[in-house]
Amino acid sequence: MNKIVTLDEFIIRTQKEKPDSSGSFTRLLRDIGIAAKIVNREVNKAGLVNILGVEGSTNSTGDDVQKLDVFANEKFIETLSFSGEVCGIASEENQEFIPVASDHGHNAQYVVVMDPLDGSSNIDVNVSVGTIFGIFRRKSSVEGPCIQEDFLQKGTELIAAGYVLYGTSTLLVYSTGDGVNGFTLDPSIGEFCLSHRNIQMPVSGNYYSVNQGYYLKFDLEMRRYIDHCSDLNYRLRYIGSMVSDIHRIMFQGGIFLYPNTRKYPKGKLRLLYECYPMAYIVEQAGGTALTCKLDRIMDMEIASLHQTSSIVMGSKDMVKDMKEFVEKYGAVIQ
Ligand code: P6P
Repeated sequence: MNKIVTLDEFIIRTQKEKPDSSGSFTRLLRDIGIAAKIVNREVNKAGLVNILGVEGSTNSTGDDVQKLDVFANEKFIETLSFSGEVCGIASEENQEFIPVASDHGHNAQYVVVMDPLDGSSNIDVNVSVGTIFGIFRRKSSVEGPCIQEDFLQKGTELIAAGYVLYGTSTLLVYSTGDGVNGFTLDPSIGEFCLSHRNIQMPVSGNYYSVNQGYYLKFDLEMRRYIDHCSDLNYRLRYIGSMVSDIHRIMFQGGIFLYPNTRKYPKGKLRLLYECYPMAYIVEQAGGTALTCKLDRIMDMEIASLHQTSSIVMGSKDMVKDMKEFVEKYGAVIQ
């Protein structure tokens, strides 16, 4: 029987392999795991306590804020703020970034960007949801508070990213730039345990994931590619939770698309705390992540915390196939 490798043990072991590791990054990753366990506990019993339903406000994109969104956001902010390693947090749930008080964030080297509970419209119907996070090294001096520029960094500046999937089991998947590993929460011991070592995305597949309901609102080249997927009898899987839809593709191959529409001319998904971290993970697993205009997501310039982007990500051969449709139909006057 293989020895159980807990998340903490794995983090410490891999950080020791990095000579410049000071241990502060280790503590930060471990704190993310702790916050995920706290959120998982509430997600799993949401139906039993008055934490379901709409909280009554809307977020930066106009989505209804769910009570569990607020809980998850508060728990991640609380845990990360007390880690002593974070000088600021940018969250989908907060219009502005959250500076961490100097007694906790002083000399802290990192900022965290996150969607604390992605796909939360699925909560009330018991469909899986997720947390998405990314970690940047701050640009500003450790002597002062964090500033907006600490967050407005391109995806290529990420030093780590990951997601937590609260599904049939609870999985934490992350990368620090040397491949992707997955850890399944064992409730009997309250530990995330290494369950998926060095995840490699299949180079192709037969799943495509897109909100077909917006088909007529997509640009011609996207409609032609979606028709192509249908002609090839690919299987459509879309549950409206980016983490869940992409997690499937990480293991079974496929392509996820959220193109720009007339309602979202620049795309709906947020570049900083949805697209960049998920693109980081997808690329680390051997996949490709582009905008629908074929720019690499990780290279996209960012000018505001809640900036959106179109996105296509998944198996590299399928994204390559999609590129041919954009090149063929993208120039066509629509
Ligand atoms: P739509 C959830 O609100 C989210 O941000 C992603 O997790 C998901 O992929 C997308 O939006 C779903 O959006 O417009 O298809 O409901």
